[in-house]
Amino acid sequence: MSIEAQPEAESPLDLPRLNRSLRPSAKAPVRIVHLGLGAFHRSHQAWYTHQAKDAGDWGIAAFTGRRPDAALALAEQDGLFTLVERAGGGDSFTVVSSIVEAVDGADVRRLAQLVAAPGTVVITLTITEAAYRLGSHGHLDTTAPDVASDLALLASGTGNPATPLGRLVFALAARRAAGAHPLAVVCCDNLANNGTVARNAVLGMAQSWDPGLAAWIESTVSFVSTSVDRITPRTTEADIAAVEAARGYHDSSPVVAEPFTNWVLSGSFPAGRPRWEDAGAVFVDHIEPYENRKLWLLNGAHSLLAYAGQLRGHTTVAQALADPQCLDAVEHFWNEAEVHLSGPAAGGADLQIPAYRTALLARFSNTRIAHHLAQIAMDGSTKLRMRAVPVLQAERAAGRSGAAAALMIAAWADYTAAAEVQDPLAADIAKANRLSGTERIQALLKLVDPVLAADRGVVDLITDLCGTFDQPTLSP
Ligand code: CS2
Repeated sequence: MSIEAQPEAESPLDLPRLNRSLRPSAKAPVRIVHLGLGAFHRSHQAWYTHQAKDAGDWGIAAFTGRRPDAALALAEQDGLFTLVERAGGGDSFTVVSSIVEAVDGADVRRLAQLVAAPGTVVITLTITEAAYRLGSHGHLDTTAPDVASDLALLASGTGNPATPLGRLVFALAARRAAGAHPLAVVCCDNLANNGTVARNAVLGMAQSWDPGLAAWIESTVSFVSTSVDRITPRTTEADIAAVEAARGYHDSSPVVAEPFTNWVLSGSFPAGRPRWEDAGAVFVDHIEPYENRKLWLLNGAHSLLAYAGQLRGHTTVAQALADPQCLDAVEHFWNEAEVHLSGPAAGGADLQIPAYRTALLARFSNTRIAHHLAQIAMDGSTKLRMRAVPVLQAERAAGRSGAAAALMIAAWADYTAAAEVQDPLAADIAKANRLSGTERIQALLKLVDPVLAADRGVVDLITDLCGTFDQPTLSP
């Protein structure tokens, strides 16, 4: 049964609302501050924290990004929400209680207060890949309009920063002023080397505002790299109705996720952390092979399916994967990518690639999870840098064409010409699309990777591959 076909529940007015009096659970003290309160944070880090044996010591204060809605809705439920684990054969439900405060991200004063508090020792981030505002040189682009505007605000001391990075740097300044102790910043966004990316972005912002603060961050804050994994589509009205029908209470903010979950971490926690290993988190010395496996095989396939699948008329990951042309493109991309995950590239880690690929096919084919391709297609210019570019570069360095990775970029290029894109570089993408032929591809590729864009062979290859997914399928 598809989730759209779930039976209608009674009106929420007839049902009690989920909160701590309905589900008694003590509030743990805030020791973790999270930026980016969305579905993924709730299905992943909040769930791991809830499952830890020492969960009673670790409360999360979670701040939203652009809009306050998720915080307002969750605050009405004392931070409680239902995690629906949706397997092929049925749903299971857990009320997660680790979020003890849900706050509008615009409340920068509260953020600064909590980050400055000595009890806070971990800051987790799910602020999206694009929010790190990485320029093509791999460092913070201080000319990006929102970054520049936050830097001006910080310098003048006249207003509240609006970007997650600006807010974080502002709050870290408050911690420094309070003389509080070291803490760990844990990046949970899908970026290669995400701890280093977060560190560079935070330091880049701090350096432009107050070099003394940058020096303090460098010596006091540990940046932990992680590879995070759990497929979590946006919550729908049907999900809310499904929880009402199955549990008999109204939860405005349930989150639906696949049963599979994975968290690999690398780095130090100078003032402690929850026992996330109780829920299966793994701590390693060298994270890169795990990051690449996930970014290339899972996220790479996702982006390929997002662009190719929509061009072929599909809406969800499961639908796209059932289309032989899309599946074939994914298999070819995996064949290219996996060569660069084995041998010395694996650094001694047993990545079990064949089993990982088989598991991915099963995860993507879970038709009870309606994972929308349009959601995955967002921010393509940033995502392709992590998902297609490294494989394409590695293939070219090995003397091969990298046609399967190039096809992902070609599908993105076709998609940007056919649909309205949500991307921090949307204006530049639109400008590039006013050109034609190889000039157009070169301009688009320049937004993803200027070095590849200067390689005529790559530009020609991608130009030739455009149009591969032109024919929509007759039946979905
Ligand atoms: C997806 C990821 O939206 C996307 O770009 O590829 O959110 C993906 O679902 C998660 O990384 C799975 O862990």
